[in-house]
Amino acid sequence: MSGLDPAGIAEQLDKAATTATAIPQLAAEAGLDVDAAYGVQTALVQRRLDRGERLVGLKMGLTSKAKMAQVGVDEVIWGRLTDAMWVPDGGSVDVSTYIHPRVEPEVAFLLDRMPEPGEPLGAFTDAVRAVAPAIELIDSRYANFTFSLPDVIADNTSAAAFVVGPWSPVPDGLDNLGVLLEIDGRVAQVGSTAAILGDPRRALDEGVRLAGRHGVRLREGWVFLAGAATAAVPLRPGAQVRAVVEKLGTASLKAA
Ligand code: OOG
Ligand code: MG
Repeated sequence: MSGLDPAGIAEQLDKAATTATAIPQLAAEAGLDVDAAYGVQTALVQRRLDRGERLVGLKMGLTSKAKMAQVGVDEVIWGRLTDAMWVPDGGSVDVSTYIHPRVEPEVAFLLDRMPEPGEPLGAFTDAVRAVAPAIELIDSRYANFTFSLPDVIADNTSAAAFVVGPWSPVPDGLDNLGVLLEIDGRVAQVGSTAAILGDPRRALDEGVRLAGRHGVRLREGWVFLAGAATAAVPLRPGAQVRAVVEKLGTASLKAA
């Protein structure tokens, strides 16, 4: 077997993550298209599950223009979240366990009743039990944080860690809430939830649709990250990070 079959690629990406060592992009050489890249992602996440991790949710990526522009890829993508990636609110991460970590402000949904396959997603307030401010820590396993669309999909959309702030009942409007990313008490990024597909509720429709294409059904009790509202910012050792979302409050993270 060459190192470029799906299992071999998943193994290389997994090693890159567990050893915090960047690797070159692989998709072009391996001839991976988007569908094959989701197959690699499945194999990559399965390696985590085989080590005892548990799926706890789904994340959307590149749902805002700011993010698309930052990484030069303009398609909405999705990835998987496991319990090992979940850092308690106010908790800390060790920067040395990542390659080139970045943080970004997000909105999280706590999923309620999810449709059966082929069934349409019901009203947002039936599908979502609660919402929260969140921080995603992304860490591309590719050198220079540079990748093509199939590369980033194969790499589980750069997912590395996430923090969810306090849950609140779903507010009346979610489509135009102010979003701040603060590092050490200074504003590093400013945005609005409107940047997330015009309304972050749309991210859930997209998640159900896009993951469904690959036979993945969202589950009641899962966390859903709707995608960053602003560009991501490098995470330096010692940094104190806060994501503040109007009406929803704050999620925070310390970098050791
Ligand atoms: C890809 C993941 C994008 C988001 O919120 O847009 C993402 C990346 O930027 O490395 O998580
Ligand atoms: Mg994100």
